[in-house]
Amino acid sequence: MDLVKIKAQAKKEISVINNSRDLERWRVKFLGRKSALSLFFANLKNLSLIERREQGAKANKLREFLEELYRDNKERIAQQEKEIESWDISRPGTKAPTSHLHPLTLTLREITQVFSRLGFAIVEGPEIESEYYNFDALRIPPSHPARDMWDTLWLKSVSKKGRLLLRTHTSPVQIRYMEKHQPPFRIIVPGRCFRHEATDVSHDIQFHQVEGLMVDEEVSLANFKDIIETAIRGLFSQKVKIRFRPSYFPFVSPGVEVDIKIRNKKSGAQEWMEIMGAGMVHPDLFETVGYNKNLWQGFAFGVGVERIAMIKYNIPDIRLFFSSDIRFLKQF
Ligand code: YSA
Repeated sequence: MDLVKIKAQAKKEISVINNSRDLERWRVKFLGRKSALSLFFANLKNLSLIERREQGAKANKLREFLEELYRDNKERIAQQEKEIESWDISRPGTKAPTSHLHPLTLTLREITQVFSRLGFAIVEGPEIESEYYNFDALRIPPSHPARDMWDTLWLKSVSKKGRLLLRTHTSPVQIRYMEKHQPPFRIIVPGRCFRHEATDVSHDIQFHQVEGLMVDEEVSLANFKDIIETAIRGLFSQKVKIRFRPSYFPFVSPGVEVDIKIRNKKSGAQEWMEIMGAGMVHPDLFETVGYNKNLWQGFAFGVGVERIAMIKYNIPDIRLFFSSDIRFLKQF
């Protein structure tokens, strides 16, 4: 090997060495008795006097260079090793903060698990929805107050199915699913909804619902009541009081609302909190999707996820969920 190559190789190899054992190996390889440099010195005797002087001087210069390189790196590594030795590895470390799931995610997961156990499949739908699916197909006429710009967040774009909007409920997925599937089936649809309304302790402009839809040949309001009572018992460990009230939604007949009894945090008094709207699917919806309305029956519901989480975790104000307040989130 010629001197230039020896120098280049020695520099390259030492640059990645970071412990004294490897440094010693390097020393033996490049400065030891059997090194390429020693061999070079040994071969000088075969050269002419002039060449011997010239090559000898170059080889000496290289040896000096390598010795200095060795000394510098020895110092660097010794310093490094001293620092490592002074580490107290028995000292307790600083705990890295760990994250956890948001209370709404926890609640959504619990709701979907309860309904999965009851045989409901999980289906999703778009958050940006058309006027047709959000309103028309659900028998909500253009004159209905829900279509007012103060209730609905409208987008500027228009689709083949009418103006676009941020869905105000998960019910449009009922139509989307029925258009593509034949009964019997039972599904739930978890998802985010948006309403352009004034916020208060139990209303926000964005919230989550879980829609439910069960269609079969013989489905009654009694089946709905039984399923909902079973689900609510599965969600809350304590015995909660549930109330079914008659209500009106254009896409069901009859319609009901379900309330849960809670304790008012301020006054301590017991009061009802509405958690869902529901009812028997209106026969017109079956006609819209091409089902035989005389053969199929179904119930549907839309439960507010924030309201369930508020009751479960005793949360006094719905607006805390999206406040990004770490003191609130740390409690779960
Ligand atoms: C009704 C009949 C069906 O066959 C299927 C579904 C429904 C429910 C209907 N789509 C609906 O949205 N009804 S609702 O306006 O009364 O909302 C249902 C639930 O969503 C409420 O009980 C409440 O828990 C929650 N909710 C509604 N607006 C909310 C809200 N949660 C937080 N903030 C809001 N602004």
